[in-house]
Amino acid sequence: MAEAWIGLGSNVGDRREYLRAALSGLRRCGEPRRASSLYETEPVGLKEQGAFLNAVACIETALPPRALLDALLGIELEQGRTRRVRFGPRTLDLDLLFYGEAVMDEPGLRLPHPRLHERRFVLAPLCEAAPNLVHPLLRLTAGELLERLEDASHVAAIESYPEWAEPGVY
Ligand code: PH2
Ligand code: MG
Ligand code: MG
Repeated sequence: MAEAWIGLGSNVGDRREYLRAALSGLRRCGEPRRASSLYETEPVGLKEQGAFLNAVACIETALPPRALLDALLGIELEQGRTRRVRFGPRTLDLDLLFYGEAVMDEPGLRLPHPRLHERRFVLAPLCEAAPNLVHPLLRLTAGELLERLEDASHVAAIESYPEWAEPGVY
């Protein structure tokens, strides 16, 4: 069993409903452990698109990394995901951020996620849910990564997920 952290994002349609459906889909991949609040975030990369809702969630899973990644893709597709523009608008984006302490670099599967430490829309929710979680390559905690972050884009917690919250697990 491994603890996997997943980043959730949506900026098209009923964003909140897409994230809710994603959390429900994640329950099929493992046992829910922690989730952050929902964050409204300024788009990073491609600026000319609607604001995102982002969150992170942790599950304890028996699926190996590649099978989990495929399952995440399946949940994205169930929610009508189309990939037209890289970094562009999407109904639902599920990114595998960490899989335990695994470090991997395979086609389509890099762990930890190669850009997570550069993104406030990931680190702000991650730091809320697991401030002491250590990045296995950078050897810094989520809190330390957030302090060092250069990304000045705006993020704001707007709603919590009490049904998953288990304060103090980390
Ligand atoms: N995802 C992207 C590109 N830009 N910006 C925000 N705020 N949130 C995202 O989830 C996001 C993004 C590509 O996956
Ligand atoms: Mg993404
Ligand atoms: Mg993605």
